[in-house]
Parts: sequence; structure tokens; C-alpha cells
Amino acid sequence: MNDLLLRTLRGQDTERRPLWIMRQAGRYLPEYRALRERFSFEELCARPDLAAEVTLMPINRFPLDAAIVFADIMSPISALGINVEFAPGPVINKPLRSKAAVQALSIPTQDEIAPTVLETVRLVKKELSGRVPVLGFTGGPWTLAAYLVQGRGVRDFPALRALAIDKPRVLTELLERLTALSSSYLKGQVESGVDAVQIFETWSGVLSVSDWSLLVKPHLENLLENVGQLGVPCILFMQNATHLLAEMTTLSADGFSVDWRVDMAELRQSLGPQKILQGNLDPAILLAGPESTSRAARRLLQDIPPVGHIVNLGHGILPQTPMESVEALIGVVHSEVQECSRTSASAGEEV
Ligand code: 1CP
Repeated sequence: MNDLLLRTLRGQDTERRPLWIMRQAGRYLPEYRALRERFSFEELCARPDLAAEVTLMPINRFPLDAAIVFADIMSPISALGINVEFAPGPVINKPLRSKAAVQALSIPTQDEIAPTVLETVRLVKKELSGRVPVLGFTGGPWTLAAYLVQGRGVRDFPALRALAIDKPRVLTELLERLTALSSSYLKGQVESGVDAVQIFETWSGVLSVSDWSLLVKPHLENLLENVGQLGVPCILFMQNATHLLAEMTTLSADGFSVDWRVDMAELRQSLGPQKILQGNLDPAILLAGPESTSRAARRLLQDIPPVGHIVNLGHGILPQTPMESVEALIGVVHSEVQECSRTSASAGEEV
């Protein structure tokens, strides 16, 4: 198996940096758009055969180093007895804002949580037969709560922040339930075959350092502790959270995925060589075409040393991204190994 990603997450040396792309199984792919003409997003998610097909689309087109299972962060939420619609992002018709609403949530068994996603994982594992590792994922408790409380993705999630201030105990109970949900969901994914997992705590950045540390960090810590017992490495992603970096990187994740606002050289410098970092090209750079993408990718590779670095974007790839930009990014990452081996080959000749 191409185990560059897994070896990097274990802190081992690799012949080159691994590369995968957040939201790589999505709307920038013509073959995905073609399938979406025939099926809604919900239909794709409900059919493991189709979800597996979409998971494999980017792997069949590009030499990427991991497949991420096609699902949404809200996929496990229906197991709580909550109906989620997509337009195109998640929409909850009756947002949760009271103690009674939180206490009325179902407490699902592991088997009841997103069984179609688990079936998708099993199909993907079989079809890949070891070509690349499969990444599972879940939403972080705060990011799942963001949609449940706010009702949909809204800039800065004011209703969520209001609940955090007004009814911190209600929020805490919700975060505890979501942490339990994500823990069981990831356990199901690992039992179905995923090789590593990522926690998408996308909306953590809307809180101050002190509120995040008090309200959210303990739940993430619990989730990471539970994941730690599953025997697969775990990456934690936070977005627009530069102010939380110092706190974030004390958590027990194996890898830390940061967005493009973060200076990678500075972060590597401040954390030392041991921590595994993932990121962080600005997804918008890919819209500027292959030359701009190559330049930015080369700069990123110069900014931090290869060991302990997983190349990725700073957030999901944008729907308008040209295929040539993805190819350019891959070209730069792959050519680093050729440069390294040329150097070692010529060094060998001299001896
Ligand atoms: O085809 C379509 O129009 C549906 C769009 C779509 C897709 C392709 C949504 C709705 N979700 C997804 C898939 C998805 N979502 C994946 C699968 C793997 C992949 O695409 O490679 C993953 C990992 C996610 C994760 C996700 N969904 C996050 C965390 C990562 C991130 O981008 O920050 C979040 C915040 C969501 C919410 C969501 N779901 C969909 C959209 C458009 C959004 C974001 C916008 C919003 O909040 O309204």
C-alpha cells in the first residue's frame, strides 16, 4: 500500500511528502457534477455504491495519497432523531436551543449511526485493495453543534455564540452528546476499515481563546482520547483559528491541519520538529491557474521541511478549480522526491 500518509502520521521518514485534498471528492470534478445531474446529494449519500464511486473519483483521476470517504459531517446526525436537509449546506428546520430539546435527542447505539457510511467504507476498502489508505472523518462537537443550534451555516454563528453565553450548561450537554456520537461513529468507521481519521472542527475560530478553552477544548480532548484507543492516527482540522493555535496544538491529535492564514514556517519553528502539520495552500490560489499554483506550492515546500508535513489545502477545494491546477500541485509535490533522489544519485556517483 502507498502508506506515505500513515508513515508521516507515525512520525516516520518518507521518500516524499504525502498529499491529499480536503473535499477532493466534490464539485470541482466533472464526473461528480455529471453524477449530481442524476442524483441529489442525499441520494448519493444514501447509496453506498454511489458514495463509494464518488470516493474513488479523485483517486482514479489523480495520484493522491489518500481517499476520504464521501459523506457529510452531518451524516451521523439523523441517529439523534434530527432531520437534516441540504440546500446545499446542512439545514435543520427546528434548531436546538433549549435544555428540553437537547434532552429529547436519541442516544443511538453504534450500529444505528450512519450505517450507509460504514457500508461505503467497506466497499471503498475492497475496491482500493490497498492502493491508498482510507481516511474516515467526523465533525468536531462544536462544529456539529453550530449547525444544530444555528440551523444552517451562517457567518460567525451568532445564535450558537448566544447559547454559549446564555445557557452554557445546555451547550455543554449538547457537546457531550455530540462527543459521544462522534466517538462511536469513528469506532464504527475504524471497525469498517478506515486507516486514519480527521476531525473537522471547522467553526472553532468564532470563539475567543478563553471561551474556546473553557467550553470546547475539554470535549475535543475527550474525543481525541476516545479516538486514541482505536489504534489509528487522527488529524485535527480547525479553520480561521490562528488565535487558537497555541491551545490547539496541546491537544493529543497526531496531526494538526491549519488554514492558509497560518505561517507554516513560523508554526514549525514554534512547535519544533516533532508535531505533524497538514496544510495549507489557499484554495483560491488554484483558481488562478497552474503556474500560480506551482509557485505557491514550491514556496510552501520551501517554507517547512518535508519530515512531518502532509501537503493539503488550507480548506476545501473550491468548485471552480481547474483540473490543471490540481495536476500542477501534484507535480510539485512529486517532483520533490525526484530532486531528492537526483541529489542522492549524483552524490552516489561522486563517491
Ligand atoms: O454536491 C453538492 O452540492 C453537495 C455539496 C456537499 C458535498 C460534496 C456537501 C454539503 N457536503 C459534501 C461532502 C463533504 N462534506 C465531504 C466529503 C468528502 C469530499 O468532498 O472530499 C466532507 C469531508 C465534508 C465535510 C463538511 N461538510 C465540513 C467540514 C469541512 C469543511 O469544509 O470545513 C463542513 C463544514 C460541511 C458542511 C457542508 N455540507 C455541505 C456544504 C456545502 C457545507 C458547507 C457550507 C455550509 O455550511 O452551508
